[in-house]
Amino acid sequence: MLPCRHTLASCATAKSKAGWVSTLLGRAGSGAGRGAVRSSLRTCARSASSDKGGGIDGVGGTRERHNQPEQLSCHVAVVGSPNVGKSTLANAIVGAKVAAVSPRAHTTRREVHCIWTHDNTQVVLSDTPGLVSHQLARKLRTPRSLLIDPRNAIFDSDIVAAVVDDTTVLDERRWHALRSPQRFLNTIGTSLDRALTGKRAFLVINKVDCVPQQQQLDAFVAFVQQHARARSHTANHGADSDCHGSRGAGVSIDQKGAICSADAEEDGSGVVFERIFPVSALDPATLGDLKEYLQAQALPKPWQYDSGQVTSHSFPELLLEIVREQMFLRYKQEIPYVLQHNLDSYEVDEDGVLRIYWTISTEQRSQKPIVIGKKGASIREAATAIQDTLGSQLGMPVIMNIRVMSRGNKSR
Ligand SMILES: Nc1nc2c(ncn2[C@@H]2O[C@H](COP(=O)(O)OP(=O)(O)OP(=O)(O)O)[C@@H](O)[C@H]2O)c(=O)[nH]1
Ligand SMILES: [Mg+2]
Repeated sequence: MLPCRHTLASCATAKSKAGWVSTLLGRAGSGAGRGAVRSSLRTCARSASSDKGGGIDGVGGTRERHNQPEQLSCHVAVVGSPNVGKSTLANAIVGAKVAAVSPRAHTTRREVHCIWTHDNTQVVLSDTPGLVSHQLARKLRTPRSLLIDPRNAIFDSDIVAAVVDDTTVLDERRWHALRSPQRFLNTIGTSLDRALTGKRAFLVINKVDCVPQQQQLDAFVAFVQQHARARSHTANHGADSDCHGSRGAGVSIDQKGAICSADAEEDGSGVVFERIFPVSALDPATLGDLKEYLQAQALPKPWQYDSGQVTSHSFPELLLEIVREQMFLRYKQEIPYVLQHNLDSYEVDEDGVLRIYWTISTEQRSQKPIVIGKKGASIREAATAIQDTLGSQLGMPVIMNIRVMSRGNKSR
């Protein structure tokens, strides 16, 4: 056994830019066990990086900066309302699961860099917590970091990816936006105007797999594109009256994709989108144009990360993402939000099995039996899912030992 004790608190303060696999190896001791992990990780890194240029690496010296003819890079802030699919999109572009995804709002609790390196170009995507208005934040008692992180990410970025979907933009009604694209734009404008002031931005319309008819989607996108081009023109020529073309031009799109006149809407949006990408983050085939565009935005600038690195997370932070995702998928109401997590230790045994010891503490005693489930079924299922996810990323067997406590209470 190669013991290693490590807490998330110490990890957070010592946040490393080294790949999380390197972090794991660096802390997993030495000898035969470490050699076995190294070789399994190399295999994993090769297969993961062979298709999309990303992959899980950090092993065997991927610091190729001096070999690259010219390094190009681009920093993209991925912002939008909670649940629109920002993390799913970032994972899909990187080609690895680095950010937690769930149907619950505010799954992402703080900004994380998802790194996609292809040839000599590195695109760093800042996945951010969902944007909420200050009014809603006050109502929900949203932690300050959830408000600050997206704004910091926008500030630091070269360009902003504003992600929207049908369900959050308008009253959670499925693609209601098709019937009133003008209102759709106004809503986007209202939610993003302030956040994006003065920034280059493009729009990602996600979840298009939910649109019932392709014709409708095409017409909708054409309308939004036309509108955005008009805006771009205004911005480029400084003519403040150019927006009038869209004012009062309320339209809707019928079942066959035809554009009809509808209620006139006041256009309050000032956001200029340079491009619009209708995508489904669940379907990599829809992401080709977007990925090409991202690469084209990169400028000669030294890479921020090594070529094989896919996330700014350290290994314990990545593990926390995977655990939290399972909590969000399995437990209802406030439970996943109030759980506290601690990585007690991890070790690699002689057989190359990664053994992780993890503690979850609940806020209230009554929550503990819910998390554990009948005869331990719920937490066992969660542990198995975590083992599978991590094991497939690392290409090595993982055993996840989870202890559940209620805070200030040592009972098991
Ligand atoms: N049908 C469909 N569902 C999607 C798509 N992209 C994401 N989802 C689902 O939408 C839900 C939210 O996805 P996330 O990636 O966690 O959303 P987010 O914007 O990061 O959410 P927060 O972190 O809470 O701000 C998950 O259940 C995803 O599986 C898509 O293209 N199509
Ligand atoms: Mg997210």
